[in-house]
Formats: sequence, structure tokens, C-alpha cells
Amino acid sequence: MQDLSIPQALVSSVAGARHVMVVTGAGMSAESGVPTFRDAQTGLWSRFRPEELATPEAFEADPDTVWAWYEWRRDLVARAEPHAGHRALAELAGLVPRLTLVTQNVDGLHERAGSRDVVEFHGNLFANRCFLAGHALRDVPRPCAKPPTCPTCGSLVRPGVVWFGEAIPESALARAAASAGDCDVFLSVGTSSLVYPAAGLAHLARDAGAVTVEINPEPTEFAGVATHALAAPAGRALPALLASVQQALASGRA
Ligand code: BV8
Repeated sequence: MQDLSIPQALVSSVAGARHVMVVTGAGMSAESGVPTFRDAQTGLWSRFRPEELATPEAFEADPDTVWAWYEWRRDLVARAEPHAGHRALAELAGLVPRLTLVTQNVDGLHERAGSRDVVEFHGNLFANRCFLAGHALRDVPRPCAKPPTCPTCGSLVRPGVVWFGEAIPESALARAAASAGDCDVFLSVGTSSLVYPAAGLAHLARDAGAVTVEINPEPTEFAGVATHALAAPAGRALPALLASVQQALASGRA
């Protein structure tokens, strides 16, 4: 399949950028075989909607079911591999003076692809902590059918993710908001742009004058206000963008 053609104006904006910001959503992991939230949950999970499971109330009401859902996702993610789109973002970081990568995903695939200093806006599947006091528990042995209890305070252990109705970690929110206000180019990749405050970052960047881009095979309402919209999967669009930027920099056309 030949490379996707990237608008020259976009290539020049990225190649000449001082600060590129990228926000990724579940669509970024789709080509790694990790289902998105909009996909029907497979098998056992077809009876639930993620918004019904990813809340503190759901965990308090039925810790075993919520924990089992996250164990199912940890198994799935542990078997998944980053794809060429993840690797393209890691490489792009080496071509521009500054790249801030914020992800809504909790699967750790960006780090496994080589990205550094990733802002995990919604936490990480493998960073467990206890429900009452937040004591971090690094090595919960797996498989682990039921939520363990915290050795320090005895409360149940929960996944170290941000649930609906929970605040984004302050440092992640501050870094993401500051970057959105400072970046020259903002790439929104693989997100339905429905969950806030993550979805607000693209508008912050646009209002601050950044060139904004949406990469999504199904354009969202943000595509209508973005500078560029690439209706393509991340695994095709990001390597094509990287190749075009590398060419522009090599030929001095940045
Ligand atoms: C907050 C971690 C306030 C867990 C996630 C009532 C009470 C409180 C808050 C609210 C409320 N009502 C509304 C809110 C705000 C709420 C919210 O936005 N709700 C939505 C549903 C309206 N937000 C919150 O609750 C946030 N917290 O507001 O706190 C507060 C403040 C101070 C003190 C206390 C409280 C917290 C939100 C975080 C929730 N946690 N994840 C877990 O993973 O289990 S959210 C989770 O869902 C994801 O992380 C992600 O953010 C979201 C799913 O969205 P996407 O990533 O975009 O995925 P989706 O499936 O939707 O779309 C995939 C896209 O990819 C599609 O467009 C598709 O076309 C595209 N695609 C498919 N294939 C590809 C592709 N793109 C590219 N390439 C491909 N190959």
C-alpha cells in the first residue's frame, strides 16, 4: 500500500515547529489489537459499557467484576505490540526541538515503542494502588482473579487509572494544559474527543493559534475546526507524516 500523501503545508508546519504536542486516544492502540471504547466489548464484557465499569462507584459496588475487567485488559495489552504509528511518534520526537506526548490510553504502548516522558493523562493499567489511601502496589502477582488487599492499610487494591468522576492527576493536567497553550502544532490521534478534560486540549491549542490536525478514519466534530484532517488510521498516517518530515528536513525544505 503506497504511503498516504500528507499536505505539504502540514509537513512544513511540523518540520519547522518549535514544539509539537500529540494527544492520543484508544484508536491509537486499535491496530495493536486493543479494542477501543466505542468498539462493542468482546465476549464477557459485551454486557457492560465501559462508562459503567470505569467508576469508583462500580468498584465499590462490585470490586471483583471491575477488577476482572482490568485483568482481562491487562492480559490483552500484555499480548499486544506497539505498531508503526507508535514507533513513528517516538522517532518524530527526535526530529523536532520539543514534542509533548499526552495519552488517554492506559496500556503503556507508547513507552514500549520508545517514547519517553509520556503524560499518562488517565493513568496506567499496571500501576495499581489501594482504594482508600492510594498506597502504590507495583508488583501485584498475575494472574490475580480478585482484587488483593493493601499490605499497608488493608483496603482493596484498584487499578491505577483515572475513573469517570475522578480528577486528572494535577501534574499531568498542568503539563498538558501548559503544552496546549505553547505548542505550534497539535496532533489529535485516534480519539472520539468526547471525554473531558482531555478533549478540551485540542480546543485550547487551537485557540492559542496552533496548527491543529486530526488523524482518525472516522472524522469527529473536531475535524471540522482543525487545520488539517487526515481520514486514515494512525498506523498509516503517522509513518507517512514522519517520512515526509524526514524528507523535508533532509532537503532543507523545512
Ligand atoms: C473529571 C481510564 C472532575 C479508565 C478513562 C459527571 C461527574 C464527573 C465528571 C463528569 C460527569 N459527566 C461528565 C463528566 C466529565 C467526564 C466525561 O468527560 N464524561 C464523558 C463520558 C462525557 N470526565 C471525567 O469524569 C474526568 N474527570 O471530569 O473529574 C473532577 C474534578 C475535580 C475533582 C473530582 C472530579 C475523568 C475522565 C477519565 C475517565 N477514564 N480512561 C480506563 O481506561 O478504564 S476515559 C477512557 O474513555 C479513555 O481513556 C478515553 O479518554 C475515553 C475513550 O475515548 P477515546 O480514547 O477517544 O476512545 P473511543 O473509543 O471513544 O474512540 C476511539 C476513536 O478512535 C474513534 O473516533 C475511532 O474512529 C478512532 N479510531 C479507530 N481506529 C483507529 C482510530 N483512529 C486512528 N487510527 C485507528 N486505527
